[in-house]
Amino acid sequence: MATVDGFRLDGVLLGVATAATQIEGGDVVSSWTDWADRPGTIRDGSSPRRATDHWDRWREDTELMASLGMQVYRMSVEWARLEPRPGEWDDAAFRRYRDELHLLREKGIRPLVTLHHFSQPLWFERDGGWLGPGALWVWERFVAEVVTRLGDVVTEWVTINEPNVFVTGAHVFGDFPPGHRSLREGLRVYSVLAAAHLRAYGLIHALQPGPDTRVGVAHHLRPFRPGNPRNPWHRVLTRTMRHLFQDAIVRAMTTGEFTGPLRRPPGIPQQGGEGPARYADFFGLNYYSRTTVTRFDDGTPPGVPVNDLGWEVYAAGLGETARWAWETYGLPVWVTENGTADAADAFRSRYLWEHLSVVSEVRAQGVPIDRYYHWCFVDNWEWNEGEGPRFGLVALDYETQQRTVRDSGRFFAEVAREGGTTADMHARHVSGRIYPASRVEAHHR
Ligand code: IFM
Repeated sequence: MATVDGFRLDGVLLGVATAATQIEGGDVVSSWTDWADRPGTIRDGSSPRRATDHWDRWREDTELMASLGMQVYRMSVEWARLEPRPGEWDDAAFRRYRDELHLLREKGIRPLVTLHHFSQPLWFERDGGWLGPGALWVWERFVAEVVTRLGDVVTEWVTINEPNVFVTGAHVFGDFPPGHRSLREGLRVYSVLAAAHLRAYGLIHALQPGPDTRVGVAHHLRPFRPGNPRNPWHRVLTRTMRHLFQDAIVRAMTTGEFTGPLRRPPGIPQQGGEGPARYADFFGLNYYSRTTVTRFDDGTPPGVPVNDLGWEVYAAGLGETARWAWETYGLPVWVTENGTADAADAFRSRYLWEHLSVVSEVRAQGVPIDRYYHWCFVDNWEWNEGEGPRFGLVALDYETQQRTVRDSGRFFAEVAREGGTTADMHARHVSGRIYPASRVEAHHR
């Protein structure tokens, strides 16, 4: 349990994370703007065309981020903006990203850029997406263009964000575009995405051979536990879901080893040689919650602390997943996302305290968690959940686009400035803040 006395975070770089589609706004012809135009796809009927208007307000946002003392920033580029038609590049869009990246660096904020964060150009989706002919070639062309044009201002890259959430949302449960519901198709896409990362890893290092280049994946990991540990069905399902949701894809992307039911796509060479192959320079870990398994979905039992979306708040899980990543793959762990939906800012500071104290504790035990990116900076457009969930350290008024730093944002800024926490900070920001508890067993998706 987290102490109230404070803890140190020496050696951990602190910052915030975002993704293009969730903040930029604008009339981009992507899989998600198209999806949001279809009735019934987004809970509140909103569209990413509004979001936080970051495309035009990037200066103001970067200044604000700097004023909060952020040291690192994870952002993504919108593929559909940069390549609006196959093989055609939008120079102005590249310039706009360059300007933002320059300003970040001027402010002393180190950027980490994600190349694929759930969204893809509509033309790519209509060509069959990742299962379309030549998908890997098209992807490599995009990666090469971005790295060539932005490589002088960015050396740290996430190739793909949360491949497991993308695949299950888009191809298994059908609540992300293209809305397909097929486990078999999902498994095929998994294998292609793994290959896409393996290829991009080599390509980026070839284009940017310097010692500062770092390439990885942002994996969404969660602890899985059986709803009833005495129920053999719950136990088997727990193992199966864990393997399908995270273990197999993480292994394929990190080592190039495809274990069933994933299959090595044609043209991706078998790994061999001495020692384990390695296709990541850090282990990107997006951590939010834990799954209690009673059936094939994401379950939450009654009586546990939850956020506004009903996700269990379980800080120890950050340590469990980080330790597993470190012990299994031996890579430094970067927490590429961690955060919570809390519209009233009633418990975000407690959430931060508890999760950061786990970072501090686990580091002291030898697990090198070197970075922590809080999700999200300003409230973000939350995919099929729309504008409802509030993940931001900074509150957004969608009508006026006004930004207001929340108390949790001030707290996080203080943590970054002090390199840790104190009992006094606990008293001012955390004490007395409590989570709601789940009332009934809930199943997400
Ligand atoms: O908003 C998302 C993000 O795009 C991916 N990781 C989880 C976040 C919160 O749901």
